[in-house]
Amino acid sequence: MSKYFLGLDASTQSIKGTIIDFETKDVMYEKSINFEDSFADIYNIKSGIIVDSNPLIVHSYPKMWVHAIDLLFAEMKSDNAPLDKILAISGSGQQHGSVYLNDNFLDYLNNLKNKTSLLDGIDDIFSRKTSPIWMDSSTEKECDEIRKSIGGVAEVFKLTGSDVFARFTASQIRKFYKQEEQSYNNTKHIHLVSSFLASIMSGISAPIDYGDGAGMNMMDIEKCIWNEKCLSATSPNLKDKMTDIVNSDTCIGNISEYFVKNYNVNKDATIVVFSGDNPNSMIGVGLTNEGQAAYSLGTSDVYMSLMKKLSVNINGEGHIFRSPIGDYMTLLVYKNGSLAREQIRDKYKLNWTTFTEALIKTKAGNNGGMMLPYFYPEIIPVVTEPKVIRKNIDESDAFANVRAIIEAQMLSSRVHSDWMNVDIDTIYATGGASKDKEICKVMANVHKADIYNFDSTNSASLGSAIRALHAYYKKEKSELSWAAATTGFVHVDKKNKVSPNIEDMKVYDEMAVKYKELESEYFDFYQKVK
Ligand code: XUL
Repeated sequence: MSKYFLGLDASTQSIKGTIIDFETKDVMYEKSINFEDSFADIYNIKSGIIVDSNPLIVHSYPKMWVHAIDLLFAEMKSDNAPLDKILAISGSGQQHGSVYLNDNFLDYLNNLKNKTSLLDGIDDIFSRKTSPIWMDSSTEKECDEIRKSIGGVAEVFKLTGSDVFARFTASQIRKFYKQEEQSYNNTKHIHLVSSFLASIMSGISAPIDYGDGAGMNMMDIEKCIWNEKCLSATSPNLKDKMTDIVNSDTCIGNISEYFVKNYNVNKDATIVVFSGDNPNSMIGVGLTNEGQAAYSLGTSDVYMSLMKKLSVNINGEGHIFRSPIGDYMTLLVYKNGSLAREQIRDKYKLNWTTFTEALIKTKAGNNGGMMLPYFYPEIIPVVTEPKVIRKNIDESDAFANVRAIIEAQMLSSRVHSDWMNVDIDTIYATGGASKDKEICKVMANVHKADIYNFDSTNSASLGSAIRALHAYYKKEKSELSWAAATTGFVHVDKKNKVSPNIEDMKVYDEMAVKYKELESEYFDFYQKVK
């Protein structure tokens, strides 16, 4: 008999549904609703976000996300997806974004069962019509205020697993309180994107799971409870507005009757607490053992790994979240990913084939040449004004510049993941640039790990479907290991493994020390700590 589980993923630009069959280990159905394609006329958005004249302010419409849920379920129903046989549902949300709801929210959820559209009555539930999302960087002032009130970078990192960041939820809540105090006072519930959508699916004000909760600067990273000091540094009476924090395997109830009546979803389908896209992707790419990392080379480059034992980074680099399997996960996010690689490609009039050739024709270590490639502001190290530094490289030497940027990106993630104290032997490389074997060779030699290529396009929705099945079996008292839950769904290209070689590893051991020195000559990452 088939055993179906549904994973949803509300990302910045779209909402996706992925149905997996645990019996056959197949992803048997996928559907995506793109916000711009479906709603550009209705909501005045571009690529899922509201275009503001101030580029630092990036918000979206929570109403649009709810609208997209209706559309997704309508399409799944008309495609005859087996909604009536789904055993459990979980979901994923873009991290950090916050939704502000008034007194009417609980009545709205409770009355959903009598409605034929999720939009019916929705305009009355928001105390703020828009939601700040992870791309917003307008709260540096509030970050400083919160950091200072808690006691500095090292203290905040120790308590919450991250320094105070503009895109994290606390500084956004603080800004709302300072600028719109009346609306803040009218706010009775503050949700993350994930817990807001879980509320819609379950008909109750849903809890936040500790994976996504860790991206708020408000949760005690060890105890997984709200941290009083952080809450009071953020805004008054905040605890009253917050929902519970629970572990990522929590079944929060059955699906709201709304979905049973309108879309014929199985009335016994269990809703498993939703989480953030990065914690879900950990599961969707099969990162369930320490020693493995995933490296996504996309618009921005993201490096994540599992961490069994909490190692707190007093310098405040990167983030520690809770992983859905109960341990910790680490995350480095770089803005100068493929955008920076493209700058080099275009400056030297190359294409991706000649870019690869440049790597083939140059040697590990680049004859002592190095680059700090900050074509755009950067998160790690903190770079506020774009700056590109070349050492021992001629700016006119196209090939040396190509090697320099790739070595810089790989060395940076090596140097800045040192504090995690996790020995990595396997990296799953994803994203466009990971298809380049020469880039993977540099990655293998710098990180001393075997590199496997991996398709992770829908890793967050796949991860939430797998979380749904794992929590379901736990509830049914036949708990599965995470290996058993993920096997069969996660496909790694074993044939095209790239392994490191001893000579190049030695070159990069020496170069990593020099790279760190060069970086600290120009960017005083550590000044914030003092
Ligand atoms: C992680 C982050 C992004 C969002 C994007 O800290 O800001 O990865 O989760 O969806």
